[in-house]
Amino acid sequence: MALLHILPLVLLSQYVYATALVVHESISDAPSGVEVLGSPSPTQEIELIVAMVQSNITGLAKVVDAVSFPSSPSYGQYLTAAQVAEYVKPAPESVSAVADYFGSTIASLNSFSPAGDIIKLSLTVEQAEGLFNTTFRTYSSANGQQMIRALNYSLPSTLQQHVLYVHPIISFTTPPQRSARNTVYKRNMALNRRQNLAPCEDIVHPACIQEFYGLPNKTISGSTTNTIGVAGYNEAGVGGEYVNNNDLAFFLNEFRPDIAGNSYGLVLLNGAENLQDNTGGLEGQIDIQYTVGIAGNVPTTYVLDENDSGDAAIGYMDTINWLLTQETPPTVFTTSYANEEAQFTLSTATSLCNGYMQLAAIGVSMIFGSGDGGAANDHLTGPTCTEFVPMFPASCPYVTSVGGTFFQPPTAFVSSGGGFSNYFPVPSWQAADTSAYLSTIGDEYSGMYNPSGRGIPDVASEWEVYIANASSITSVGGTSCASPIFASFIALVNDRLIAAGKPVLGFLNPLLYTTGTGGLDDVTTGQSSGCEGPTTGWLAGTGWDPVSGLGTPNFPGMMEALGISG
Ligand SMILES: *[C@@H]1O[C@H](CO)[C@@H](O)[C@H](O)[C@H]1NC(C)=O
Ligand SMILES: *[C@@H]1O[C@H](CO)[C@@H](O)[C@H](O)[C@H]1NC(C)=O
Ligand SMILES: *[C@@H]1O[C@H](CO)[C@@H](O)[C@H](O)[C@H]1NC(C)=O
Ligand SMILES: *[C@@H]1O[C@H](CO)[C@@H](O)[C@H](O)[C@H]1NC(C)=O
Ligand SMILES: *[C@@H]1O[C@H](CO)[C@@H](O)[C@H](O)[C@H]1NC(C)=O
Ligand SMILES: CC(=O)N[C@H]1CO[C@H](CO)[C@@H](O)[C@@H]1O
Repeated sequence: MALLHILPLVLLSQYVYATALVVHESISDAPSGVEVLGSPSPTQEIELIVAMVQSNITGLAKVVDAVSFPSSPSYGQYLTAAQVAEYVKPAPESVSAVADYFGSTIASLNSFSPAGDIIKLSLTVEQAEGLFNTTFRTYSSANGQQMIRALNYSLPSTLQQHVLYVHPIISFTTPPQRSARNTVYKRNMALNRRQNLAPCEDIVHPACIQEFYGLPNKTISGSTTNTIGVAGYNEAGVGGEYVNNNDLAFFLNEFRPDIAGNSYGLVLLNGAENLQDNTGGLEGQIDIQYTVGIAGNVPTTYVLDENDSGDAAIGYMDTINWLLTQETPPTVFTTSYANEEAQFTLSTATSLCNGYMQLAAIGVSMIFGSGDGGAANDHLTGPTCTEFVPMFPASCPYVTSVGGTFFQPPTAFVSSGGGFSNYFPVPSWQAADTSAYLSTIGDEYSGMYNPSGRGIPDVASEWEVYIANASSITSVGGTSCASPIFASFIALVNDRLIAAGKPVLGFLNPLLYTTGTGGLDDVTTGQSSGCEGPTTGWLAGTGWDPVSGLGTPNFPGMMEALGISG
């Protein structure tokens, strides 16, 4: 991280404010389940990020449309990260205003995002209380995680026009939540030798996925730049995530003997460790076994971030920042983690979504599981909710969100996360589809969701598969399985595009909702769970629906839609 070297070293006498401070963001109360433990020590160190106004984010949105709509003359002509940085870097006035205010009292002032629009402050509670005219408390969340937060914060009126938000003063986001479910659905089975593998009706393994979606065994382009990235996050209270290399070798040997010996690259952020002393984290095992094991020879990289702040917003930003600083970023990136959208403040969700917009501009297909709790995220909220619960980052319009299906027969999965964003309005490429769906349900659920929000998910794929270690194979479920499988499909499509001399797909949604629909098979039966148990969520139907999106991968169909021979 580069030091911001433009800091004027002017001394500001402490907390004698030159101008009035104005409340910049506030909440009326901490979320339910969060308790006040007391006051933090004034000398306690905390880290905050300050996000400055980006110079031309509306211009960048136009560029993303231009490179992502198949009908556009500049389709596929992605920007470099350096070009993107020109759109998001703060104005020099913003940088100097922020440096003037924070510079002298802050121990370290570092650039956090590559374009310098988000900086990180390390300071004491006392300093922060003075600078933001607020009072911090120590809070404890339902999972026992301790957080130093306040209910509001202020900025000098002269700084307000330069700063979007300061985080996480009023944000109580938990760590990224994995979308794998193994408690309810786990079935350990005696090891099957591959000579007599059970049929796909009983156990879904890579050959089944290949058969369901018509996926080729291998890549043909020989490209070394068409790669898949896989997100991993260590989670407070849930257990470390890691990928056991022996288990992957065993899995491939058992289920993909044609690519046995393939492996993955490893990137460790913030001191994360990929431990090898046990069977690995459930999420990491699924995500790597169902990318390396599905995407033929597409090089795969596991990007594991340590939960150093226990905060999903920072975790997702770490990953975005890593992607934006790669000389050759992965063409496809899959994330099987999701948090309730309402956990994020609107300002941090918007900031993260603008990060995904930047990745769309450089041509990365960002794929996210849509969550595993049906319409209401019921496995966390319980069945007594009165409103449906959209998940984020799935609800950001610049990502492709993946719901879950059963293959036999193709049916939308009851726990497939989906619905409508409360933060992001429906994008142009989706409006006709969501309104067509909503016209079929009339007033049902009126008041429980935002009918003008971005619809989730975009697509779906198989939600239950088998992972393996050297002693057993285990059934696991969730959009955690669907997301890496969909990402692998896209990586194999990209391989054929590269072989045909065409650009990779980049931001997928404008294609998928228009000329790319032939590359997906509509799933018309099934439904998700709602607020009162498994029968009252969204219904799947013809066309887009908030359970299975536009449908599941159809590789030959996609080849045809893209005008290339498979
Ligand atoms: C700080 O906030 C208090 C209310 O909590 C307000 O009375 C005071 O004027 C504020 N200080 C400044 C400098 O704006
Ligand atoms: C913002 O970006 C758009 C799209 O590239 C461009 O047309 C416009 O001139 C830019 N505006 C500014 C103020 O730089
Ligand atoms: C800010 O938070 C404090 C509690 O820390 C509260 O007393 C005050 O009323 C809040 N002010 C606003 C404007 O929300
Ligand atoms: C994939 O490989 C298997 C053997 O491992 C073979 O039976 C099958 O025909 C191959 N499929 C394609 C599409 O090449
Ligand atoms: C293999 O996986 C099973 C099921 O998750 C687990 O109980 C077992 O401990 C694992 N075995 C090894 C050797 O890692
Ligand atoms: C800061 C923080 O939340 N750290 C946690 C990261 O995840 C591990 C594994 O669950 C926990 O032990 C740490 O407390």
